[in-house]
Amino acid sequence: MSSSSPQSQTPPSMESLILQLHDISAVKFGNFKLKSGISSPIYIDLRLIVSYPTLLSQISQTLISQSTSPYDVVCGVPYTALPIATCISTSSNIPMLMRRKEVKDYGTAKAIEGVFKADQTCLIVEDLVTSGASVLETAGPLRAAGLKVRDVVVMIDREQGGRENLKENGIELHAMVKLSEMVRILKVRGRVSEEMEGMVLKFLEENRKVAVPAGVKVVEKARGRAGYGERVKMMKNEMGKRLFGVMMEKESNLCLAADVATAAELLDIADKVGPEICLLKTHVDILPDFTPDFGSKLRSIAEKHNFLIFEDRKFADIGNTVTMQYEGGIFHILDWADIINCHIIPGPGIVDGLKLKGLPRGRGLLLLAEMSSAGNLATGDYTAAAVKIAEQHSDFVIGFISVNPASWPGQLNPAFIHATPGVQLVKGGDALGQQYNTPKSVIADRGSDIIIVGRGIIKASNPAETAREYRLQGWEAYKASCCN
Ligand code: 5BU
Repeated sequence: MSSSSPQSQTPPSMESLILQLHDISAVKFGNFKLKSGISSPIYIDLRLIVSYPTLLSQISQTLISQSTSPYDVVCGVPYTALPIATCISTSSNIPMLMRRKEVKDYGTAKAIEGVFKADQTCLIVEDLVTSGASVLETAGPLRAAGLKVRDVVVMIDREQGGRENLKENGIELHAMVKLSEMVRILKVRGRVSEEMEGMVLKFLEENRKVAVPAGVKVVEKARGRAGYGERVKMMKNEMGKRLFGVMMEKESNLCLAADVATAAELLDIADKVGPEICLLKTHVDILPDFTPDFGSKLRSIAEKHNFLIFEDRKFADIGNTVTMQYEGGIFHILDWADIINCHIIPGPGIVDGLKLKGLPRGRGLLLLAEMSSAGNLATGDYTAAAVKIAEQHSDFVIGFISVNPASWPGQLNPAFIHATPGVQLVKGGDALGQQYNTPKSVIADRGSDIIIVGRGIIKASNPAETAREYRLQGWEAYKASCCN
């Protein structure tokens, strides 16, 4: 790169940079159809600057001087801004990070490449800002990784709402030049006619506010996300709404995994721990003393303490078979479980099958998008497929069993609930592959909503007291991560 120009040399004027951009046809005037379908009298293609290293270097120098706050790392919005960020990094000797646009394995693969520490401040670099959506899409994973993002430097601000949209998300836009200012300079220097300037200004006036696509606004998936009260309105399924309601009423995002030896013990612990939980999770097929009245007994305890019942059946067969497994057999799960879950391995037919029986009864379904056990295969594209199926069946699907939803690419849909197993007060695991994270890390860092705790509570000397401790930690983490 040609950054040989010594720092002491006077940086080129803004006017000279703009004229150079026009010279290389990075700024064109005419009639262009934009991606959004609207016709624009101006077209800007800054990808070209990689072919003009001196100009690239000069622009990078100008951008460095735009941001007044200190920063520890820089990150370019892929792809056009990557070479600009690289120049900024090498010439200022500040390390750079790269955000992956495609994350293959959400659980383990990094969305952010490079070395950094949580709490460091990252400056985002962008070439052109219209609505600010691309900047937000890069800020999200950076913040989810623990970095602070407060400023973005950009070459050109199209003045179409980006500044405001970013501000709403706590990011200040520092632009080298505004579009109207750039056109004015080109007119003064005889590069465009007064008429063309007028057309561009009119276009800007008519397209003053480009909205950020739905879902992109919440840039911090774990921190600063919408509260349950807001999300209950977005949830389509009635049981999902009820679950949000119970969570708020009881100030509890705790689900007890009641994996005890007998039905009698289960009913006993349900009664003791009931006041602390929003949800009680069963594995009904482990109970040797199951009787047909188990469901009604558990339901009356659930009513007494205001919690919902989740049978962790993990259905995994074709649609037709699961309809029978859900309502029939010995357990008649459909009769007493408010919520069930299923694998998506058979494809969406399994959801159709369960929905056929469950929806008329007002039940809800969680999809297994991730698992907590070491080496599990529910990762990457599989997790993405679960999200897609959920979106297509949001009348019945209330959310996911997930482990690290904050690491999923894109924005989390706030209409869905995330419930996470593998939770104990200290990080660790068991001898058979279970992996534990703490309530705080699950809710505040990993972006989940409900902690599912089994042995951490049932093996405690005082399960009710311990459940209270989990509830308080889970709720504290929710409050800390929620913006309202
Ligand atoms: P534990 O005792 O807190 O490890 O119990 C965890 C419970 O959650 C247990 O009932 C599991 O069957 C359940 N579970 C899990 O641990 N991991 C998963 O990925 C899924 C369910 Br799905």
